[in-house]
Amino acid sequence: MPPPYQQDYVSVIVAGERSGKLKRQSCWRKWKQLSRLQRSVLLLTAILILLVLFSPPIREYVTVFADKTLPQEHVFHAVADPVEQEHLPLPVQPPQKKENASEVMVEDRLDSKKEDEEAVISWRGTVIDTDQNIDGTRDEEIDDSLGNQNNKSSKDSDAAWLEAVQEAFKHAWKGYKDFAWGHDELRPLSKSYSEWFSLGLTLIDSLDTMWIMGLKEEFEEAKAWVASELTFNKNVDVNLFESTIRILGGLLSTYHLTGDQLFLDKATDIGTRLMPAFNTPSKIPYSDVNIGTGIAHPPRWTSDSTVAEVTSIQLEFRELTRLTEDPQYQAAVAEVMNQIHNLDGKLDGLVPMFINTNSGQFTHQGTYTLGARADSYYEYLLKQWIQGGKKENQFFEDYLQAVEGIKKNLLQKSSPNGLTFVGELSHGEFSPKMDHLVCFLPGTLALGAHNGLPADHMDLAKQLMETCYHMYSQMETGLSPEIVHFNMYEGNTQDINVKFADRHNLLRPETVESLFYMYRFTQDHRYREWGYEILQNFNNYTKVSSGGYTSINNVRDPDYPSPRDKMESFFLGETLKYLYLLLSDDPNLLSLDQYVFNTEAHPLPIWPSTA
Ligand code: DMJ
Repeated sequence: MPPPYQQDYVSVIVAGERSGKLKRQSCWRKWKQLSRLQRSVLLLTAILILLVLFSPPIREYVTVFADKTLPQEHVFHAVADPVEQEHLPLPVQPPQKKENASEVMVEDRLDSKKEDEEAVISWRGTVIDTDQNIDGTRDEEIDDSLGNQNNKSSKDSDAAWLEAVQEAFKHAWKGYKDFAWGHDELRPLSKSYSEWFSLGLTLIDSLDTMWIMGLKEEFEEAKAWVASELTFNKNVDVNLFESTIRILGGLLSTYHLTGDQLFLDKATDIGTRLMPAFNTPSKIPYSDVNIGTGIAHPPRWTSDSTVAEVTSIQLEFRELTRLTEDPQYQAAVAEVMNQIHNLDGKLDGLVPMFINTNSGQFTHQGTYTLGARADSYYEYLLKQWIQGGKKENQFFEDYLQAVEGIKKNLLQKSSPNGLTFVGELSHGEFSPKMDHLVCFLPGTLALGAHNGLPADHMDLAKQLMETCYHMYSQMETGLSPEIVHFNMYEGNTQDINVKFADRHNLLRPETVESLFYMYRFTQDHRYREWGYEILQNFNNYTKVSSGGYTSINNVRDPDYPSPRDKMESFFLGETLKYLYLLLSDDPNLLSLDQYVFNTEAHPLPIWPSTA
């Protein structure tokens, strides 16, 4: 007699050829013929197989394995393990739907970090479930215009790009309105706000942007708040420079755009309350003033003021005098410019960073930069000259000399790719450090060249514009860090280095500001493409789903840019406004022959020649 296992084997094979009844009988007979041990072994094996098949990890394995035969989009959704997912092909989306994996809200990245750590689920998989991209454009439109390098732009892409900026503004505004209404700044992640001066800073900074973008409803709501809630009769310390460029500048430009007396009245009120800052032994203003008590003071640790701050309030106070016919405002800021014009301590027209409010002399001399604490001194030299109808030669001469000083002392090229950059000089030592703030310079140089300054200013503007763009495009998020260091030595492969502490991005405007000027004056379509690219990267890495955008800590980590939970008012006041003007392609929308923008992007009229 053959051993039982051989009988079994034969029986199963033969059973397939018989009828169902015969098969059942035969199986049962064979089962009965097995020894107890054999039956137990078979039962145990069957139970084990069932257990293994229905346990979760194996189920997943089996699902993945099985799904590899399905169309790829199913593969993507079937996988639960993020590690596994990385190795699978990207999903193919149904026609007309775009998976925009990179446009993940910033807090989702935050969640994803947590999730990655806990190995729960990947952040990937966010699908924009419409037949348009999130910015309202369709793929064909973007491709069409990006492929077009010949200074042409299609009307369709113009409209789509403009809509994209408008959408960004609306999204930022929604966050402010929902969680920070009437307060200074939105904290979009914590859905709350922060106060600086307690004056509704973001709301005031945004007024003219809404007007320019045609967001009438939003504008009217904000205007109602200004009319009924905004009061400057408050016991608060404000920074003279910041409140001048944002609040006084914002109210003055909104007055010009709308003709509404409300805004001029408010501007006059805040301007007058800021005046005590000029009551110093030297007439160089203090940094801070209490707009309720009228007591002005320097910071607690010094009697110095910052040079950029005391020289970048002139456009606004001069305009206030022109509108109110009260000479005190213009006189105060003109005195500052006159003193600085006559001071020793400049290097080929370049100014130090600090000035003492008692002595009226520069302090901490020997350091020259176009970045923080000096930047807008140069910008306002040129812009005051333009504002006043190009008659005040002192500004023209100081500006021209300063540009020569920049070329002689601060300009260098990086290695290996020869990017032109503006470094810093400290006691004779050159440092290849450049703040993002310096990226206002291409735009200012271009504005000067447009107004008759030497043509080589425009050449330099083009080179620096390219460098500022690289400060974005070479980062993993496509967003610039706050500060970069350029490599000047051969053998190094990277032109741009970023120190760990400098990796943040505060949603600053300077690069898109310069792109706006460069496009207006050259009509080179590349500048608009760069601007649109930057807008997309703001959407990709700084957008918060419940509303608002946030500054981030790390532009080098696209998986976790590390949101800071703060939306600066200048994102709405400047960044999005310049992007709108850049992408609108309408040279008559705030013509640069009629308006001069203050350093917070608030347009003020160039004075008529009879003035
Ligand atoms: C703004 O307040 C102004 O543009 C200022 O001139 C510099 N700092 C911020 C934006 O970066």
